[in-house]
Amino acid sequence: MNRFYIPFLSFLLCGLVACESSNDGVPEPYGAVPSEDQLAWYDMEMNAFIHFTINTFTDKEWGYGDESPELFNPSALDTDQWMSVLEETGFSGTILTAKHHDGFALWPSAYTEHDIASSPYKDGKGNLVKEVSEAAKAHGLQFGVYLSPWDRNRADYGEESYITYYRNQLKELFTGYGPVFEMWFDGANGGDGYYGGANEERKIDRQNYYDWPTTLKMVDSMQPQVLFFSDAGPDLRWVGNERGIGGETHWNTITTDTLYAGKAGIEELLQSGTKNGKSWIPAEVNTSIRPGWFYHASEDSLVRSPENLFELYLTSVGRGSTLLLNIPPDRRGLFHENDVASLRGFRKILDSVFAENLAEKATAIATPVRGDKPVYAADKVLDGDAGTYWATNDGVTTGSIELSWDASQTLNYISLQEYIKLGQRVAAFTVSVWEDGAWKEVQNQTTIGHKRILKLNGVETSKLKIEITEALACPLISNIEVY
Ligand code: FUL
Repeated sequence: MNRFYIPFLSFLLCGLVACESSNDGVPEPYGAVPSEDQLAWYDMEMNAFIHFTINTFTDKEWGYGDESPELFNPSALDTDQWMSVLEETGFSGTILTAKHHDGFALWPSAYTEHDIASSPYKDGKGNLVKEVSEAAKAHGLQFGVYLSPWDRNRADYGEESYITYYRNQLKELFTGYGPVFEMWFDGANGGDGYYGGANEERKIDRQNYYDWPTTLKMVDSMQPQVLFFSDAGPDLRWVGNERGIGGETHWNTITTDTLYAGKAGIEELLQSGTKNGKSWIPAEVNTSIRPGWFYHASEDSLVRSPENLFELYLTSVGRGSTLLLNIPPDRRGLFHENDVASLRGFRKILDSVFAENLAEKATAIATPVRGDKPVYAADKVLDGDAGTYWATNDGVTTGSIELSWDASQTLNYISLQEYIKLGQRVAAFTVSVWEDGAWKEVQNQTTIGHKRILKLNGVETSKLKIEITEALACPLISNIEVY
């Protein structure tokens, strides 16, 4: 039914019969809401970026575009090693740099010679996009693609024909290697490069050159489930930094008209999003396990520690985003021992911190409860069912929920989740613990969103209270866990 008629009809019916309060029913969605594919993306939590190309062999971060394909020659490449480590340590998907700014294609592309087919790897018979997509599938990981729009190798970069070339490469990637969950469009664009021997600086009109709407429509027609990441979406947005720091305030909504390159404060805006923003475009947190995106032996001692990776988890997944962590294979074509050791240590921390959800043995009470109905009562935050939630009546934008235990507990972390399927609502909340016969506030925060994990620093208590102090519409809390 046309959405316009629904309020009109219910108004008419309420005039004829004594209407029950709408609070008996499911709350109306509020504002922009996520798509099913976006909802599934949150649950992936951690994905691995894989930066690997000719730069790995030249020790560079950005290749100029004049590198000989002869340089690409990993000695012991093993995508199964990559994927087993990722599976073992809890990653759900992987995104491969099929082509970085230097233009070298990791699959044998019919549209260029500047590709893996011209390299010594497997005597020119190799295809890394195929190997990674198949290894990912074998280990239960989803596969994603990074194809740099900026190409410092192509003679025609900056001309119309390059757009056709770029689209042809996308067609190859989106028809030959199974389902792609995410397409990563890099914002770095235009500058100096080889450009087929021109060796010059090229600037493009970032707004119009790529004609993104047409390209995205083309990809979407091949694989409708794909989520497009770029600085401003349309499905996932950049978080505004490469340090792995999601916003403590993270509105999944943002108004895209307010985002343009060069705008003052754009990074902060991307990080926080906009309360009541027009589109649902969550921030994805991308960073590297090492200082660089590509492997450099000089950075072997600079790999993030397990503890640092855990902090990263808290500032990404724990702030309602996903973590896209780059792990660059080395010149052998393997994840380096130091990176693997850190990932394993990180997994151990996750497993021990989140070993026992103390909320499972707590009793929950909430005030108020929507229509006083059990289906919206406090215990819905403890049932482990992401489809149920504690809710208040329409128009009631504050409320509190208390968890209590028979005996005192040591609490280190709390994890809160909103039922975002119907929109993001909570704008401010506090967490308090019962101490010496009174409530003591231990957290005072803004948004919750898909997931918010907060430190409780080993506080001893038998009661915990979460107060929603501001919300855009009646709050819907689907899950609370305590560790
Ligand atoms: C940036 C690129 O310029 C870096 O090389 C890297 O690929 C990073 C993920 O995105 O914009």
